[in-house]
Amino acid sequence: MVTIKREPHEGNGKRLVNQRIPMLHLHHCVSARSFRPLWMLEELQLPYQLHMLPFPPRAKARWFLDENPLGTVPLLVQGAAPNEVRMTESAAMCQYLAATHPDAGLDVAPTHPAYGAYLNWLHMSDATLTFPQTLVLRYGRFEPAERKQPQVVEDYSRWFLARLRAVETALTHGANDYLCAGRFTAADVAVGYALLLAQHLGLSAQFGPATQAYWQQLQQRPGYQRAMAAQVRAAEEQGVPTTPAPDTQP
Ligand SMILES: N[C@@H](CCC(=O)N[C@@H](CS)C(=O)NCC(=O)O)C(=O)O
Repeated sequence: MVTIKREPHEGNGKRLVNQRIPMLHLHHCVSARSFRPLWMLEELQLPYQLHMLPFPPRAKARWFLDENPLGTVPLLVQGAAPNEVRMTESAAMCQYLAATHPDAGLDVAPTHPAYGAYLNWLHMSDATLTFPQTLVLRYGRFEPAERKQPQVVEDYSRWFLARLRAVETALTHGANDYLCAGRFTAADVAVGYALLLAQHLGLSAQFGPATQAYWQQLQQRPGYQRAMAAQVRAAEEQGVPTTPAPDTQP
């Protein structure tokens, strides 16, 4: 365990400064899926160290493969062996951070009637929503011209928008402005990132009206805005391009 003090590259950290908890280290590319845990950290106002990487790290920061053999972001590390926490799944990080800081109210307890829905949204955020988006990104943007696949882009854009009907339905028929439990939770952060990515892909104009209003509301959150500002500030300080990962050209 270490005593945490604020340092220049650290996050907001108002609430937990000087408490004895291991520092959280987040490896991140601007507006990549690692934005999910960054947004959570800012919502929770935890101290953290943000390690910015050029996108894709697999090609542009080869040393990172020693840290995460997948070469992907996010990588979240907390503490040291033998009690080190190392995570590489963004939705799981949202759940972990919410569950380990229950007083902040972003978690849904297993005893809550909405627990099943909460887990379902967390998993859906990446497995069902972001998965088709990655095919749109790859075959519409990241691949060189000769390997671009307009049919894949069209098919998986449609697939994503069809899957997004689950969000539209929940927001339309639910009694509140959030996905589950009647309040803002880690599930909204996880699904909210899929909406941010959709915006980068030029798909946000096709959101249904409830999803559109929900997305506008999420972007107004101080935690979201702090996370946006923190990633640009850290990229500039660390000499990493501020271009959002989804907008990267080959
Ligand atoms: N399921 C993982 C996926 C992580 C992932 O694929 N991240 C992308 C950025 S959004 C990445 O690092 N891509 C670089 C690469 O595949 O080389 C998660 O949700 O965190």
